[in-house]
Amino acid sequence: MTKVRVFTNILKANENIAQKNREIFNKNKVYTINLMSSPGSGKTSLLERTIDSLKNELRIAVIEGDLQTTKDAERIEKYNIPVTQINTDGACHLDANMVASVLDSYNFKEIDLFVIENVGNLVCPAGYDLGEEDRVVMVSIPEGDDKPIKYPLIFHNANVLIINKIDLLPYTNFNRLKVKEDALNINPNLKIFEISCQTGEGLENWFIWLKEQVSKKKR
Ligand SMILES: Nc1nc2c(ncn2[C@@H]2O[C@H](COP(=O)(O)OP(=O)(O)OP(=O)(O)O)[C@@H](O)[C@H]2O)c(=O)[nH]1
Ligand SMILES: [Mg+2]
Repeated sequence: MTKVRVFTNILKANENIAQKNREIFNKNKVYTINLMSSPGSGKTSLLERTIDSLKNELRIAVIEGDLQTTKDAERIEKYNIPVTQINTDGACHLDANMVASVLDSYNFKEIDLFVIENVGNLVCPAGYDLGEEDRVVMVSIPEGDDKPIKYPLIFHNANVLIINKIDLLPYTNFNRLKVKEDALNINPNLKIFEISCQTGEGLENWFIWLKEQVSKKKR
């Protein structure tokens, strides 16, 4: 009983800080996404592809969440855009306070799209609002097609589902129709993209959608 109450209080405190983060993004008309998936689904690869294709059209900035290393931030730094690495020291998700603690290092007047790459995990990040506008959950073909039914909360709380590594479909028994059906049963409002960061297939639709979201935010 006590444990439940403590956890509820932690989430409430997180919610309050997330709201303050959101106010900063809204005030500056910055479109912000929280990108979540299992380890290795391709979050950083999608960021690399997105920055590479859109860096002349959108001013992009990134937070990289990771347990320990600065590897992902180093990958993003190569594009000469603002990036901060948050190391969670073993925690399996980012929280709103961790995000708040680095926001001072960004000039949001000069940012259109802010991407927060969460720690690779399909469970822990699901309950933690960071102040983002949209939550994007990614699954990839080698993980198997049972992820929505096994980890429903993250799909329930997301706005967007990205199915990555579709170049690997011919080598697996992954059923893309089943994944989409299961995910939509959990959350009928999910916007779905099927992509390959390797071949580039499907990425154009993602770019178009992202640009629309940014321009809606500016209105
Ligand atoms: N075949 C194939 N491999 C991919 C694709 N996208 C990413 N990968 C590979 O998958 C591996 C993991 O990609 P990352 O982008 O580092 O994944 P991540 O989700 O950022 O990983 P964490 O930050 O550790 O959670 C790398 O070896 C990528 O080259 C894809 O569309 N197809
Ligand atoms: Mg990564």
